[in-house]
Amino acid sequence: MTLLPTVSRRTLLAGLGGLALAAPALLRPRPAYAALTGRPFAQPALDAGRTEAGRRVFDLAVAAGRHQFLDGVETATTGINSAFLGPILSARAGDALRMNVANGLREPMTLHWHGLHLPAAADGGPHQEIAPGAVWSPEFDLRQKAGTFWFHGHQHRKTAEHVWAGMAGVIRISDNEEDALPLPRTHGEDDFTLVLQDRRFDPAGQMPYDANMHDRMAGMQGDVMLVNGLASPVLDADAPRLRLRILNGANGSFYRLHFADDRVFHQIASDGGLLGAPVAMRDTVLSPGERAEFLLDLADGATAQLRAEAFGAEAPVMGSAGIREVMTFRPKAARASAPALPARLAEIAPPPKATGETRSFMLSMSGMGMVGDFLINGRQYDHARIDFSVPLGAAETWIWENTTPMIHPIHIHDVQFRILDRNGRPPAPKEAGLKDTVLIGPGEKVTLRMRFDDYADPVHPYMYHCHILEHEDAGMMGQFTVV
Ligand SMILES: [Cu+2]
Repeated sequence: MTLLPTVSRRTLLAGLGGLALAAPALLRPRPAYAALTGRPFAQPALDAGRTEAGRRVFDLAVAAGRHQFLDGVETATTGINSAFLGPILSARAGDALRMNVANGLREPMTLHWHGLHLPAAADGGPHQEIAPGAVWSPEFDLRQKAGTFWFHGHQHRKTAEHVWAGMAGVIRISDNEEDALPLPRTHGEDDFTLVLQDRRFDPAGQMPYDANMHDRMAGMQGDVMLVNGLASPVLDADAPRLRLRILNGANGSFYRLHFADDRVFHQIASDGGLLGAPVAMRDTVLSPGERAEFLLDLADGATAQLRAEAFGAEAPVMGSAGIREVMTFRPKAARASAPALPARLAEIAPPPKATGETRSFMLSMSGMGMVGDFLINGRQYDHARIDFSVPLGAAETWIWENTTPMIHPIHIHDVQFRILDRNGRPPAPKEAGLKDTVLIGPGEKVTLRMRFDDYADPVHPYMYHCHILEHEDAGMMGQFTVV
């Protein structure tokens, strides 16, 4: 981490109101290389693993790489089985899995399976450190609904740096319920995975993790928008309707997604799987860590330009009118009509009835809004402290309140939770399904319900934390056991 002249920056920012509202991009040297835009859309390799004694086994090799984001230069990265990012792992609900994670870096790392319900010792959080040169091979069953999940580095105090370099990938899970629905599901034909991230580059075309005070406040952000490591790619689409599985894999950026022509699209899945019915929308916000699946109709033959508008904490970086061009969908032909939308999707049970404790979580910042501590219930993460234990099988109510002037996307390991209310009102339809990451705006109070089934372990904890990775690394995290 580069140490910028913090004293003078602190003085400068304090003079601007203390909330780091300065535009640090203006203070940086101008990069010498332009983003290589307009290349054909591409996805990470689809990897269905191999079968070994009835298990689906994935081999994941984490290593340094070089990837071309910019015209005329290669950038040093971290990748998993490739130069930047990892494969799209394809598996089926009910599978018995083994993940062989080989750490080819010169430093310790972990790999966390975000959104999966699994034993804490297999979770890949900060306690499952993999030494340089070592292989970690957790085994667990996929007790999930069909959906789009992901995996990423979660090393103690290094999560942000590792993900920034490229240590992340996608998991797509299928099941019988999803199979039976008339939805696009042919990878690369009508079903596409988009990992959205933004990055900034130094004058040498590199993307060192050089978080300054503003980055530690707002989360590291950049001016180059990437889809699967490509800047503003173009997809020539044959199919009249596409399914888009979108992951916000950014460190700190919230993306307000919409199309340039303001067209209607439909959300069909949230973090943990399909919604009860498609939800029509013209825009939607994805927080860091969140996934959603959408249907995009291209039957009219018109080009669709996906954009991500500045939202929340990134507005100061992008400017209030900041628009990022994400990618272009170019239909090869117009069609007479789009296929009918399914009226119903998954069967969503009501949230479980409370059988256990109600817990309160207060998000706050210390230091008068200056850089420093991001807290949950007044405390920073302590690697040696288990914050509480949940009895196995309990359905608990967790109430989150945000007293800070920033948005925080809260992620809870092990479970898919349900949102009972947001500020006393029922959740919007797009938030009424299975969630593992939830946006909590300034002054908001969000009530969650979840049940802790299957995996009691008094020793190994699960994490709950802000998914602005700089906040997580600064201590906005806690840990619990299921006993
Ligand atoms: Cu946060």
